[in-house]
Amino acid sequence: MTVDGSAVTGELVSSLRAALGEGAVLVEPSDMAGYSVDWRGLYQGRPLAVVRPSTVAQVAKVVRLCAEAGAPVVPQGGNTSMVGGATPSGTGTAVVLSLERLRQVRAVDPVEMTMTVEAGLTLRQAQAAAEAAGLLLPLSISSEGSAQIGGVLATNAGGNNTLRFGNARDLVLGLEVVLADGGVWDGLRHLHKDNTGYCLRQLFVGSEGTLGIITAAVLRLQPGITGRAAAFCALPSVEAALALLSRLRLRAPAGLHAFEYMSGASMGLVLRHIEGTQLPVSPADHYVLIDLAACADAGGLEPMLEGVLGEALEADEILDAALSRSEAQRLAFWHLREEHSEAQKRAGASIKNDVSVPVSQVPVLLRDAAAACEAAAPGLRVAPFGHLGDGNIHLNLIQPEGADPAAFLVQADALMQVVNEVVRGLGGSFSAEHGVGRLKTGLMEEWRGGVELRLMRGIKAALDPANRFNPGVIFPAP
Ligand code: 2HG
Ligand code: ZN
Repeated sequence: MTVDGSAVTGELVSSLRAALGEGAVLVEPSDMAGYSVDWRGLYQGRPLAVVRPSTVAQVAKVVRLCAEAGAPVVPQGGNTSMVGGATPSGTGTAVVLSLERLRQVRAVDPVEMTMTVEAGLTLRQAQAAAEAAGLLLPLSISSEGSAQIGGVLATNAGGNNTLRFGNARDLVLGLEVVLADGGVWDGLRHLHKDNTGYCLRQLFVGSEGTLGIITAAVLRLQPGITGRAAAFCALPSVEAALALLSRLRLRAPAGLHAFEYMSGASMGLVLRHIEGTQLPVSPADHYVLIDLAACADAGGLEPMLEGVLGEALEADEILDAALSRSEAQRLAFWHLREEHSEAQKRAGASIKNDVSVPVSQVPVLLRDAAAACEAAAPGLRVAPFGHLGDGNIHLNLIQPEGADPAAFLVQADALMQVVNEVVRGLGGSFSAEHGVGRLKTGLMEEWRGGVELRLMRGIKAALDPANRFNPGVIFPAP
């Protein structure tokens, strides 16, 4: 049976209300507005209803009711996807299942260094819970104030500390997942070693809500940070940034917490569009933010960073640098980094290319992709920034000043293709951390086709044979 008539949809809404209570089922367009459009404003969906269960049992019940009615289910966390991964289609048939009410910290265990948290907790709330126990949840992304644990895991978020601690998937020891038949898989194990067959939890991490709905997770923690040193540097070139990265890797192998790149173009947008921002160094074409952190005997970090920066100055790798002298100053440096997305949003329509290449190839990527894009669309603003330590650059293209946003976006596919040609030539990936979502399904055949896509489809068919979970995401439409 499918949701194709008002009788069926009306019946589904009534049974959802009976299961969850009136207030947990939204159907008015004004109530559903915030759940129907993505953060970038690229996809305007039209859900049948938005449901907000409070327990795992309720999530399972919703999935069962939707399965009986043949309604697609779109799981949604903080709705911060950059690729439309949590937006329903425009057909009015899908139920958006918001996890926002599942927000318990079930446990923090300082002995085994784990925390068990529910899906709807924001990443920032989870970080704070770990910190309260003297521990560190070592994952940080610009949207952490809104992004929720379930979405962070479902999309295998990366972010600012990946070069030290890995992506979200590297932190997951156990998961609780609601399956397509409404069953619950309790895989909330706390084991650091468990070598018994296929690693099922890793199937769900990065599946973008297409295989199951993550309701809780056991995450691996690190000792809390006891000392930091940070610097904001102006550099003459991207090559110089890589030389500085190598210096730091040799001198602070365990302490390099983040090494973030910002182009002069992208920083210009932050200074222009984000109130109160100010550069701590002289203006340049390239900047990096260095953040070092230690868990024990932090006393040596600052002199060490000062020493490395001194050497780099002498080697002409940096033009100017500001060392943070207080936590407030370190946070001000990070503010300059974290506001890039917001500043670019305010600058007009943008085409995002969340790409990765081998770290040594980043200078080539930036040079060749910028030249090719400028030739293809004169006047556009190339405004790259990102996680240089991981070779992951947000090679974003902003509409020409004063141009018509819609006319610029018409070129989106063609310009992404221009960037991706360069990325492919360098052995890179077309989506390093934001996933595939709805936006990039068209690229899957070309980039992951053949054996890989066949295996992925097999997994999808085994776990969600009726294609009810987040249809239209990851896989190109049949
Ligand atoms: C970041 O690194 C995010 O700040 C967003 O991944 C990137 O806005 C973007 O393109
Ligand atoms: Zn990023």
